[in-house]
Amino acid sequence: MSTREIKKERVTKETSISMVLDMDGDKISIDTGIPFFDHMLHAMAFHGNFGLTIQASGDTDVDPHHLVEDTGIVLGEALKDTVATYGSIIRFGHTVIPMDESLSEVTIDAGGRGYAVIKAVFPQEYSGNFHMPLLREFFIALASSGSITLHLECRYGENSHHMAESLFKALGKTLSAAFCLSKREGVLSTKGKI
Ligand SMILES: [Mn+2]
Repeated sequence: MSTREIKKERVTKETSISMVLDMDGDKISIDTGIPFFDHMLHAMAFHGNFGLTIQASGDTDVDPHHLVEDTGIVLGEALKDTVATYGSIIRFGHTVIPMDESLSEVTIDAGGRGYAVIKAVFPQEYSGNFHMPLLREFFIALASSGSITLHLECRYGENSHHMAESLFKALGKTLSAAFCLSKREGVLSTKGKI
C-alpha cells in the first residue's frame, strides 16, 4: 500500500498535539480528551478514507477552545506538508452528505489561499457538553494554516449533532478528493504559480 505519511508535533503553553496524517493510509486513532470532537474527527477521517492519529491535550479546564483551534492548525499544516513532501494534488473537491434530517455541503480549493466561509446555524447550542460555535474555530484554523479555500454549509437540519456530523463527513470526503495525487507534475495552476 502506498503511503503519504506526515508526522507533526506542536507544543505551546496551552496545548500539546501529536498527529500522524496519511492521506493514503487507513489507521485512525483520535484522543483529544474532548469526546464529541473526537467523534467528529473520527467521522471525518473514516468517511474520508484516510489515516489520522491524534494524541492531544491542553488547557480544556479553562475552555476546549485552544485545543479545538490548535488541532485545526496542526491538521492544516500536515495537509500542507503532504503536498510539499509527496507532490501535486487534484486541488478541488466537493461533497454533499446527508445525515438523517440534515444536509451538508463542503467545497474545497486546496490551492494555497486560506479562506473560510462557514454557514451553519445550530439549533441546539450544545451537543453533550460541547459548545457548537467552537467548531467554527476548527474550520477557520484548518483553512488558514492549510492555505485552503474552504466553504462549508449545513443547508438544513434540526439536530445539531447530526448537522455537525454531516459537515465533518463531507469535509473528510472533500479533503480526500482534493488531496488525491495529480497526474500532472508541478504546481496545479494555469498561472504556473500559486
Ligand atoms: Mn454521531
